[in-house]
Amino acid sequence: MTVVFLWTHSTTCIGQPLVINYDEAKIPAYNLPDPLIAENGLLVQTPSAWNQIRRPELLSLFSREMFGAFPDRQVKMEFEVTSDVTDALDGLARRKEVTIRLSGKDDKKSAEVKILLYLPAKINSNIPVFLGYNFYGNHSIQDDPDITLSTSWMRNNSEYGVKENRATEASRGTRSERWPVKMIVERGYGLVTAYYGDVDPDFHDGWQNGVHPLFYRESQQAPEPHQWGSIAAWAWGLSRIMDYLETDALVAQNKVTVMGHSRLGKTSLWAGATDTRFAIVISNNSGCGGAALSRRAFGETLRRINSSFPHWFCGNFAYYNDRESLLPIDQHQLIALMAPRPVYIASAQEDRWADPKGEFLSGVHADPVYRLLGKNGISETEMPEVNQPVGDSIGYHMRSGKHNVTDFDWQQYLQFADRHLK
Ligand code: GTR
Repeated sequence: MTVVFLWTHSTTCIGQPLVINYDEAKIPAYNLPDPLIAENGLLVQTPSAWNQIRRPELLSLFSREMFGAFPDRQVKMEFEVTSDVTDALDGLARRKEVTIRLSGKDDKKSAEVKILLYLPAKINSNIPVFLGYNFYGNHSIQDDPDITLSTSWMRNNSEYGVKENRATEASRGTRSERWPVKMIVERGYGLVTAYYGDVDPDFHDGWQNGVHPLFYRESQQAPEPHQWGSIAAWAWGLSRIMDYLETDALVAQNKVTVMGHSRLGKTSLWAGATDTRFAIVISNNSGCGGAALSRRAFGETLRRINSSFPHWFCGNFAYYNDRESLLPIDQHQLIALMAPRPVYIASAQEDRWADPKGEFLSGVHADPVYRLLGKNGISETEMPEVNQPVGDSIGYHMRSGKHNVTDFDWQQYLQFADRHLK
């Protein structure tokens, strides 16, 4: 099936038909760039050539052409524990809230990121944790009147109790279905979450809000074309949360799994690529700009994503709209940047917009890098049956159902973490 939209929101393509392809037979012929051939044309044959030459090359290509470079300056950062109770979830969990305060050079601009932690109450140290952003505030993941209600800007949503761009009491617990806190804690893991909009509100305001302005040079108004967009800012925020976790004596610093869904799956992948402190990286239905190969142009395309969300990637990325074959990178190389650390890619059968097969193939084509580094990535080369997890250090499943995070997904992530961390 081919769907044609007449796209009118972006000045770059007014009146041009935007073709969304869902037909395998219409995927353009493509050659993927080889993760193991360096820019000088030579084959990377040793782990040290990967680590010293090829990995830095790929990181800088993804940074310059796609996500945008992080700022090279530090900001001032303070942590404040604002609550800490030991009898949450009927005594199963210890629940903490922590504020990260970030401020620019002269303290004129600042941002606050509020973190919520649920940790197994019976364990006093070395707790492995899952870290993932939520879409509607910390109070949305669990119906608990003691969780601080977010006061940040939020997309309006009557179902989730968000009015006039602010959460209300009715928002509490509205997203709990996606966050099986009890199951996670009972399995001996902690859950750490924060609202992604604390780091950068997810709408295009020309980068005046969120963390971007903290780093502007005198008179700078927006990131340059090679500098960070919102996904990179969210990924950077995950690293700041990791900075906090390194100071929390309850948490096992070498057992932090970063997880994200959809746009936040794209974010967890970029965080995992740029910050090797993350022990495991999970992409849940991340699709275009995440785990899905761009060159397949199946479902969401670069043109579509850059038109709908002009703030997500860096300015340079739009150059590749309808020119995927000119990209010096593709998303299997993003997966390879996790190597040798375990990475899990999850798709959903009905989520064709995110191109499940393109997500699977990214894992398959990242495998040679894992092999070079002495790990079995994934040996399957054909799409597995639905609800059949496969792979070793590169895990993959395609769940039945829609674009979402379900208990089935979490069960696989817990099992994957058990396998690789215990
Ligand atoms: C969609 C977008 C996807 C995905 C999703 C989400 O509108 O096209 O790339 O990121 O949003 O994050 O929920």
